[in-house]
Amino acid sequence: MNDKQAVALEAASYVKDEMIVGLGTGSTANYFIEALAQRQQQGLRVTTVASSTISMIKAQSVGLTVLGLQQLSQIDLYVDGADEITPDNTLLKGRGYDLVMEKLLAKAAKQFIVVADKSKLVPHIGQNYPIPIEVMPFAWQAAKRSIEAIGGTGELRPNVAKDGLCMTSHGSLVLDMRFEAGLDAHSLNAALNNIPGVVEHGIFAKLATTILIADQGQIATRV
Ligand code: ABF
Repeated sequence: MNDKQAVALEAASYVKDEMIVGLGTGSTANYFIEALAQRQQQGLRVTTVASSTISMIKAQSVGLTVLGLQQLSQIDLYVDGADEITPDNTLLKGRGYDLVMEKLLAKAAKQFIVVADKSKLVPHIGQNYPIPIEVMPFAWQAAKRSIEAIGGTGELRPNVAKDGLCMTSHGSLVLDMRFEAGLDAHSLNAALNNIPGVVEHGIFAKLATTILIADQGQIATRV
């Protein structure tokens, strides 16, 4: 069993009978979906809501019931991966470009458990990746100018084939922006939240309630 599987299995042990569980996106979240399906086969009753179409299809393929966010009045637990995790539990997410649903679920859930291996630990946000910023297509230039005014540099994210632009499932474009090293993630979070045309961005501040980090089979828990 690799570290991503181990941490996903640990997260599945947090799920109690009749919970409504948010499903993240990515390789670690995929292992969680599989572990949850196994617990369902052993008798656990669970309903899920997915953060992306990819996760919805994955969950349905292993027999989980997936409802839409609009059908739910509460979410008990959301489990998802992250791209970067700082010592104060601020996260960078969004390499998979479904930021809007991911942040909605992270905020709506009573508990948000982050699952990751040790490679995701960083001293500060932006260490390994640019900050993904989802923008309305008609406003991307204006939004980019506003982001540049607070010190960001970057470009629109290309699609996987590199012959066009990446478009999210909600029809937005993504700016991948870098900021000077050591810039305070909380100030940047607040500044980005205030820019018109920005739909959502990848800084998840003060949202995680539990962080599970796997390192060579050992799981460390941060709360
Ligand atoms: C998504 O999965 C993203 O927000 C984050 O970019 C990514 C982490 O994926 P993995 O577990 O494959 O590293 O939810």
